[in-house]
Amino acid sequence: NNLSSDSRGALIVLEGLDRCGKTTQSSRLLSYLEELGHTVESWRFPDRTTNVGQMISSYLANKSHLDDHTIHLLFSANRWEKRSLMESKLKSGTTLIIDRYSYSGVAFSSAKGLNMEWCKAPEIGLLAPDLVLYLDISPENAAERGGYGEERYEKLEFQKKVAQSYKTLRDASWKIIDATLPIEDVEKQVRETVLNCVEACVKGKPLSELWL
Ligand code: FDM
Repeated sequence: NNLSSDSRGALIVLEGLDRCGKTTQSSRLLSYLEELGHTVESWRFPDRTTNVGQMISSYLANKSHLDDHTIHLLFSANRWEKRSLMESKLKSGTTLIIDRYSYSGVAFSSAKGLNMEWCKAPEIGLLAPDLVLYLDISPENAAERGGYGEERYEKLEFQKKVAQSYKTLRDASWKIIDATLPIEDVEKQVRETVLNCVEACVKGKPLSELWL
């Protein structure tokens, strides 16, 4: 096989509304790539294990209040504190599957009414994903999937605004997948798209930075 040690890993991001199936698909994708012999890790943002992540977690659980700009910058800082590790993993050949990234950052904050360009600014210079898998589901449909939980953003009216914000963020790295299809059908599309992406990275597609 052509997984030579000097080829880099792919940066693959899963995005979508709460309950779209991101977590299920990222764990299935992880096993699939492992079975094919790839070195792969599954990450998620927010990363609640860091100090910044704990502040975010308490905010999401409604245990603390923060100004909208402040929490936005904390989410961004939470990605910045992982940036160098992310780069070294990718360069050493590890593929990363990431559940939420800068697109969540901008979509959720701008859904509150913050200026979109302002929201994008602190993300400039973070690594750009090679592929964004957007698991597409309507907010109503997502809400029917066992209902939302207790966290701050898990409310239908807010999710509708988030869905609108996501639409304006689509770019060439996005693959939109109908998340209302059966799990296996979604998985099949995820696999096909990811294999193409991983191959392009192995063949020398350069790493780049946000925003493209
Ligand atoms: N979220 C997530 C944001 O508002 N900004 C961000 O930058 C990120 C990464 O946090 F409602 C929101 C999206 C979601 C919540 O995410 C927690 P998980 O996937 O449920 O842990």
